Amino acid sequence: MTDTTALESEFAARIEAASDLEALEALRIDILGKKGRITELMKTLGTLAPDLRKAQGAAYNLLKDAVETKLGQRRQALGDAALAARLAAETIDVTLPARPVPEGRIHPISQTIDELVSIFGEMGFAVAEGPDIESDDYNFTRLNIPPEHPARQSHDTFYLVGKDGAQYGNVLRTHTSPVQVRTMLGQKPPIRIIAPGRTYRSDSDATHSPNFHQIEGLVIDKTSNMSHLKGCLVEFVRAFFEIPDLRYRFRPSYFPFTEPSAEMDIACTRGNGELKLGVGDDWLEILGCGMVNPKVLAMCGIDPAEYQGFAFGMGIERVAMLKYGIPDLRTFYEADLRWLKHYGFLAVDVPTLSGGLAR
Ligand code: 2U9
Repeated sequence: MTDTTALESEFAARIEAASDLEALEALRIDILGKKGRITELMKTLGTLAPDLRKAQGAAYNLLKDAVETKLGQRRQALGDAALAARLAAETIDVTLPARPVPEGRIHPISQTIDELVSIFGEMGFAVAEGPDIESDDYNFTRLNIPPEHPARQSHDTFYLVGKDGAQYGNVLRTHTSPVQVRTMLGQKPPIRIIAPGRTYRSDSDATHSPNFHQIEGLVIDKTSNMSHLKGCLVEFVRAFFEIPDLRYRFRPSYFPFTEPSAEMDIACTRGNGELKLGVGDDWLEILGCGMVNPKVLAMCGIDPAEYQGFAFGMGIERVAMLKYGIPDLRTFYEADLRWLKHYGFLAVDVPTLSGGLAR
């Protein structure tokens, strides 16, 4: 009768010494495989006398069970160790500061939008968006610009036409104002939103692009008034241009959707080819604003006897050019890599009021 105790110790020692899952599998084949040590022993049982065969067979089965248990335990231990090693190797410290990405730039338009959203976001404005293709109704009529109103001409509108070449009442939005129309129709006051986005006008020269960007704001509440408008916009221009004592003025103006309406200028000094913002006796127009025309409130489903509000709008290219000293509007859309390297921003320059808006 073969003593299986010695064999069990030998196998156990070899299993324990297997350094990885591959070595363990080779060992399993060597012991339990078709030509393995235990299989070969099993084959000798037929040559033994019946009594001895029974005892020896039982001993081999116990040995086989013991080896399988040991293999299972070692497999589990090696698997756990492999996983632990992989987890340790792939650990990242999420508290480390970001490494600057040396290539690629954030376009000045995107950077400026991020800055505007950051400033108005701190004041409690939510960002609202809408489609680029709008109905005549939302782009004009509900903003108190009815058909035949002269303002429609000044907007140089792209009218969409159907397959038959006829217009069907849709336009490429000429301003982001229809986003505010949609917001008022869809939610109850109080409302405090900004709407940044693409706008389109059929106009192209050194200071006009057929595709440009605007940001507009809208605040509606029971007691919103002109002093709120003024406080909000003065706070905004000072944060945006990062000039705490920047000088400004409001001039009366006219827009169909606001009454009264105004334009805001900031002071500037021009001299020896330089433009200095915030001080001096010259003025630069920055934005338009006003109290929302009660007719517009009513056309957008808000009772003008209960609510009033203020609105403002500005061109994003224009404020970006002033802030970053970009002299030519057309360069924004040329995708010139040298220009982007010069005027663009690194992806890590995320604008925040506390951390600084840019650079
Ligand atoms: C609703 C009600 C009122 C948005 C406003 C302006 C004044 C304005 C221009 C500035 C330069 C556009 O890029 S620009 O040509 N915008 O002067 N926009 S008040 O007033 C609204 C909008 C929507 C429902």
